[in-house]
Amino acid sequence: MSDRITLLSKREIDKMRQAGRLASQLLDYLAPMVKPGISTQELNDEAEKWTKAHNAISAPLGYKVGKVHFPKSICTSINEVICHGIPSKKVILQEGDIINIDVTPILDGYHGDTSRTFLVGEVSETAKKLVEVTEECLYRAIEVIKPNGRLGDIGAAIQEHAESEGFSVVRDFVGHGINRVFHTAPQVPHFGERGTGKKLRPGMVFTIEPMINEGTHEAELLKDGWTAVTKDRKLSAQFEHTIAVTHDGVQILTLSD
Ligand code: EYL
Ligand code: CO
Repeated sequence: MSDRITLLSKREIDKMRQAGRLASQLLDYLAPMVKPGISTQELNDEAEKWTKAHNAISAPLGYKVGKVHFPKSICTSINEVICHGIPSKKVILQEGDIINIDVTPILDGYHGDTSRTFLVGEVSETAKKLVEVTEECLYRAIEVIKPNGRLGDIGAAIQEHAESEGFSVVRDFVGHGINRVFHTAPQVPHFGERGTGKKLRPGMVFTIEPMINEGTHEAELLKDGWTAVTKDRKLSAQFEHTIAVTHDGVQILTLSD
């Protein structure tokens, strides 16, 4: 990962917003399919078909880390899975599950990266609370962003809210710069101290994607080499937006309208 942070022009940010809008619309399209009985492979196939029909490409499909390629078009992370769950026809949604769907279409060369956690039918009070607090963490983080602020302001806002509700913040996965490149500088931790870290500048574009756990913050990688789960197998939730720092604040790029 290069450590130079690219500043995007107004026109490049417009392209990122078009990709981001498509990403959000893809989640809107998948949302009503999130019901007991559907497999995560079916969600993957619907996402792949929709993405192609909208002249876009699924960034995760074949995405290479070292010498391994991610095998599917979206990530589907259920219950104790923190992130990078792999769609499978053997994984069927059950009443009471929570599932994060993470999508990244590439439109005209630019990436739109967003995810939401959905409730499958009726879920436990704890699950509902965790999902609610995780979404609030994302929005609280976005609210503190301003030019000449610091990257650490983001992590601090998330950590403060999650921990005040008795939940924990995953350390092993971070938000990331994104543009024509899927993953680039800066890294955006979801924990930390206000007033620390790199200065936020107009034109910076990155994701914020807090993963918040019911129990321990510790993660473990399954033997498939992709799937990250909580060490105590308690629940984990995640929400993600791609944002741009502007001259007077911040813009969310992954909104439907
Ligand atoms: C590929 C690479 C291990 C994704 C995101 C797919 C998965 C596991 C190595 C981040 C990093 C999606 O959507 C993402 N961030 O918001 N890797 C990703 N892969 C992959
Ligand atoms: Co993502």
